[in-house]
Amino acid sequence: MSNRISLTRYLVEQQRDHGHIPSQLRLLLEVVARACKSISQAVNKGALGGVLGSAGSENVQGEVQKKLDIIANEVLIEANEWGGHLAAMASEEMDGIYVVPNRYPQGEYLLLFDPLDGSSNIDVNVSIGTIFSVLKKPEGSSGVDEKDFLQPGSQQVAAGYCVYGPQTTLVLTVGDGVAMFTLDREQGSFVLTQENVRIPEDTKEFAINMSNMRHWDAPVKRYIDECLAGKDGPRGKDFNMRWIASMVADVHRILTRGGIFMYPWDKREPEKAGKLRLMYEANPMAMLVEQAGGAATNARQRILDLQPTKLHERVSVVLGSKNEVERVTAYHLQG
Ligand code: AHM
Ligand code: MG
Repeated sequence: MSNRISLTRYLVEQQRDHGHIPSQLRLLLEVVARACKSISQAVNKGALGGVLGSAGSENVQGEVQKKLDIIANEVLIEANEWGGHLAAMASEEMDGIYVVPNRYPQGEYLLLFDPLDGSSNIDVNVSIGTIFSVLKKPEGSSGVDEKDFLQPGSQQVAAGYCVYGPQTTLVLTVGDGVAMFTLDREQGSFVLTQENVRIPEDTKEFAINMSNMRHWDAPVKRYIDECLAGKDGPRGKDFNMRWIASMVADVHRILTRGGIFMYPWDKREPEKAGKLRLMYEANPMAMLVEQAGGAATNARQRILDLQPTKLHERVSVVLGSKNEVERVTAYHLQG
């Protein structure tokens, strides 16, 4: 037991040995982890805690909010607003940014989150999660506004998610590889359970919502057709499929055993670049995946290079095992 490394110790040692984590950032990440613990408690109580079902409201994107979407959003804001490490926050569940109130000191970081990802899985007891991304407020800007958030994902100083599944696991990068921490409920702390997470470059497993097949673009159809053709097709191997409909859970599987995840643009709503959100979902997941040796594109370009033009921007997402992501991207660039 004595060689167990807590999240706190991991962060302190990263700071001491590699100088990666300024103390304000360490504080921020610890507070986010604490908020995730509290969300995990609420998720676990389920019907007993009265947290299931719809809240009867819609978010800025016109999606029906679940009670847990709102609870998780509030937990993250309340936990983070007073510590002095943040200037402002932005969330998938809020129309505009949330500036740290005047009564608290303002820090130099910006926190973005999808408080409860995979909302359609809440009531059916399937894994869900919280995704977060940390940026630095641009130097020289006094005050803070929405445009301070519009930085490419390559500027993230930290990113991660917490998956609420059979175990609650926090997955984190501060730009020096990916580490996983499992929540020890008896001790109430996150314990390091895997360091230097690596995604295999090749895979035989893909994740996509197949019910959208008729709406796909030709290169996506080509890639999936080739996977489905298995041993007898051009790929010469059989593929397996998974689709959890919680990006956190699908990405967690990919970080654990490889695979490719796709939520591409499709013809259902052609004016939208995709379903998933660039700032709250794609950027943090792309940073984690790249830090683990994988790749992440919008089917044409590296996600982390995209310049956001608005907070709630959507994007097409292809991420996971490097060689497969490069193949899908090449099919798009050829076509
Ligand atoms: P949410 O943030 O409102 O929960 O939506 C995002 C989720 C992702 O977690 C998941 O990959 C995708 O939506 C599933 O979408 P679909 O139900 O269209 O398959
Ligand atoms: Mg989401």
